[in-house]
Amino acid sequence: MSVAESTRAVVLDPAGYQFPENQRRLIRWTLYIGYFALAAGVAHGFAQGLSYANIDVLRYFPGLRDYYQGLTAHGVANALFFTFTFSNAFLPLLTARALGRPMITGFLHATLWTLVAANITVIWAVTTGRATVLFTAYAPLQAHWAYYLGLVLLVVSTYIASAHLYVMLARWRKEHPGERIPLLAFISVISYVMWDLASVGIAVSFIGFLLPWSLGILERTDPLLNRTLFWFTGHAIVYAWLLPAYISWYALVPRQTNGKLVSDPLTRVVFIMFLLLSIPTGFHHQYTDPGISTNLKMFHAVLTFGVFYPSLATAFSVVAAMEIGGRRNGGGGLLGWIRKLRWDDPSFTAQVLAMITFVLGGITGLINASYLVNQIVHNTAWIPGHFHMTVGSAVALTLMGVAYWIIPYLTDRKLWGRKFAVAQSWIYTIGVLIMARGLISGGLEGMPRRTFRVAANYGRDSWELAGALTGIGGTLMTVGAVMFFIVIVMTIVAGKKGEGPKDIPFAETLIPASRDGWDAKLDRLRLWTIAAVVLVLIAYAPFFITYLPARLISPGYNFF
Ligand code: HAS
Ligand code: CU
Repeated sequence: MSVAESTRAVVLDPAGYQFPENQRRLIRWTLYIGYFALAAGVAHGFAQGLSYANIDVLRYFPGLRDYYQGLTAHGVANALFFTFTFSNAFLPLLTARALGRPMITGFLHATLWTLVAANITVIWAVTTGRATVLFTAYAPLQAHWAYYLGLVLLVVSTYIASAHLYVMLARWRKEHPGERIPLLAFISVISYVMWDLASVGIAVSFIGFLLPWSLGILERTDPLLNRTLFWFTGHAIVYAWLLPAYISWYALVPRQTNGKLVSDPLTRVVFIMFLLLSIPTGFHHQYTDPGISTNLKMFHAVLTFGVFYPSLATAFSVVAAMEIGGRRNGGGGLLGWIRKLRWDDPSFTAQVLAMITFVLGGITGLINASYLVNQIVHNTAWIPGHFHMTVGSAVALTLMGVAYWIIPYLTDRKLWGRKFAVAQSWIYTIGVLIMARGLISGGLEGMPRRTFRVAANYGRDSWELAGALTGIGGTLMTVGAVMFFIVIVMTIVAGKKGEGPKDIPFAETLIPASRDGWDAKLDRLRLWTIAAVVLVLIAYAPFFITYLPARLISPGYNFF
């Protein structure tokens, strides 16, 4: 088989490819649920940002009684619902396209309706003030059982989506024995394998402890065990949010600027490393927790620096891919190619600005991961500074950029307000940088996170400027988000019919997959999964062996 044949699924068909309308509709509605969550979440985010600037708008939110209720709504809607809903729509679409087969409609229905049920349950629990425990759901803070159930349903929706991917891949493999898995399908599937393994922690915590405890079946629970199970999932969860964005940066963004994906084998290696290293790092969220051995924490710290590597490789790889494009567009000199990138395309611009903020997001992550420096930043405003430059922009802005082609593709309508959408990405980015500057500097001066109107209540002058910057940046981000919704709604109702993109913008590959070279072994998904499980056991078994059985000591508390 020739090289061209072995990578044909990522080479565009000049005639384009469109999925049947019923499948497009199901994917659209799944995405719309995510945008609905994003809208609800950013409204609360606006209130959070302003609260740092000592402005209280919380009381204008109908039904909102408390700061922690708003913060729970913000985190759950944006970090959990928006991200996973997007993956549940995006990855089956890409996988099916890469494998050259239609999606399976039953799976799409099941994913969508499970998400609807999850949303209704969680929205009810949060808006009625029955869940003020934040997205981390730390025991012994206790929420209504509907909150835990809704989050379990959200996880179930990801299992349905991953089963969808696995079935599509299994069928394809039967029909194509011995062939390399097309890259896009490979990296999509491996992202879900990673998440499925990672989610075992919260599945055990929610189903085994928190749900029965909130229902009164268990009288008491074990706070440290639940925190540990949460963070077993909790670092990997950030990669479950990030990897769909990476998939877009690797496989789609280069094409949008006339570049090429640099290396098929390298891309596979990067995603395999995420599968191996995402989970055994969870203790870097628990450096200050008692009851966990310091050696084990150090081991997780070292692996955290290991999982930095695939992101570093990604940085070089995606910049090289864009440089190819910039030079093909006529850019010369050392940096002249940057000006020749497609800055007039909002989908491209949003995603590159997302990458740029992620450089700062990534660096602050490494600072968090450093065992001793973490003592300074842990539980301060620095941490939301870090994660708004990761999930709040690297991911959120990428998903907005993807929306600028995927909604026109799925509706066959032209994107409304191209220039307006370009401005949207810049405003959002400037907003997030100002906000993160505020949070990070405040954090270094000890300003705590998860605290209402912190500067006013504690009377610390040094936090005033940090808080004001947070409020200003948060307001700009909100303006950017509102502009995003205007573009999407206007595209759906007023975009020119029949003028949407006819296909998914797959990039060509400079160094493609080979059939017989060393890289052919990379497709052994089962082997990588087993290796990942072994690493997780090495990283977590010492804790569980010495700690278990669970110490059911704490009743539930509901302060707010
Ligand atoms: Fe993190 C806490 C460590 C990445 C999200 N993180 C959090 C929390 C969240 C979060 C939500 O070690 C708070 C949880 C809570 O509520 O308590 N994080 C890291 C490390 C990384 C990292 C080492 N985090 C993420 C990502 C997230 C995310 C991704 C969401 C999507 N994080 C931590 C630690 C804590 C933590 C501790 C606990 C802190 C504490 O004490 O509580 C790494 O994966 C980062 C690696 C990334 C890079 C950047 C690579 C750059 C790229 C872009 C290149 C493109 C360019 C464009 C340059 C090294 C790929 C050029 C453009 C042209 C035009 C040329
Ligand atoms: Cu982490």
